[in-house]
Amino acid sequence: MVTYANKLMQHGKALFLAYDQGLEHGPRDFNWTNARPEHIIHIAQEGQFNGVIFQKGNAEQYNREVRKAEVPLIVKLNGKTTLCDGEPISQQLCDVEDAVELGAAAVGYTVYIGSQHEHTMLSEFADIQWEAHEHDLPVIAWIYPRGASVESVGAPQLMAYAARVGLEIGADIAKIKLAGTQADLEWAVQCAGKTHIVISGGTKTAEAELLEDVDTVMAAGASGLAIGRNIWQRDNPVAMAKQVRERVFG
Ligand code: FBP
Repeated sequence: MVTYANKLMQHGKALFLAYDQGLEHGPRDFNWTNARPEHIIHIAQEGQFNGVIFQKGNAEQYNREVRKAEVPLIVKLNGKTTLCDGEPISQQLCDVEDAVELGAAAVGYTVYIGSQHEHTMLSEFADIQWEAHEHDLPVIAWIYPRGASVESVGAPQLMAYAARVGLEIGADIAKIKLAGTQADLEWAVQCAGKTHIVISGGTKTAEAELLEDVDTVMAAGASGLAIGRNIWQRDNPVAMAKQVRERVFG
């Protein structure tokens, strides 16, 4: 049995730098420094991240820089903006072949469970998972409960549901949002079985709060984090990344 996730991880742990927010949120997250993808590649390199997550455009335009920095590239295959109303859907924008050509070490895909469109995303994910594994690439699934029928997006039982969906759909790594206590996350990790759980970073918080969350995540048995704003919005992102890294890899 191939364990695709191990191609990306060190001793079952990983720290990824997420930078797909330009599509997901628009430039509201950026300043003059972190709007530059070169800056993010520098952080990923100096902070020894296990991968930098780019949409296809950045992956193409900055491919030379990524390769030079020798940072593993994770290509996000779907995405959406914040500008549409209605039930969330994130459809595929590029495919596994594109990612392979770009030299990707893994691919990522978001599924909004609970959305009226979840069947579309689950079905696209199934094809991607099969094709990525054919190319020996691990697949990371962002699994976020969303949509009008999801009453409490931040409920701990939904975090466990998201984690379990990761296992059921064959994700090598599931990226979920932290909700509830350490015990809640322990249950989510248990529900994910052999699918590795990484936690999303969220909006920028106080340094101490972030580090405390990292400790909770690791103590609960998760495999690490895929974190963006909480690193690259800081004045000294590399120093912060090193502190997070020390806690993840212990
Ligand atoms: P952050 O660490 O900056 O929260 O990024 C994690 C992430 O999943 C990104 O990959 C993605 O762009 C963003 O959050 C989407 O967040 P949301 O859908 O909650 O706005």
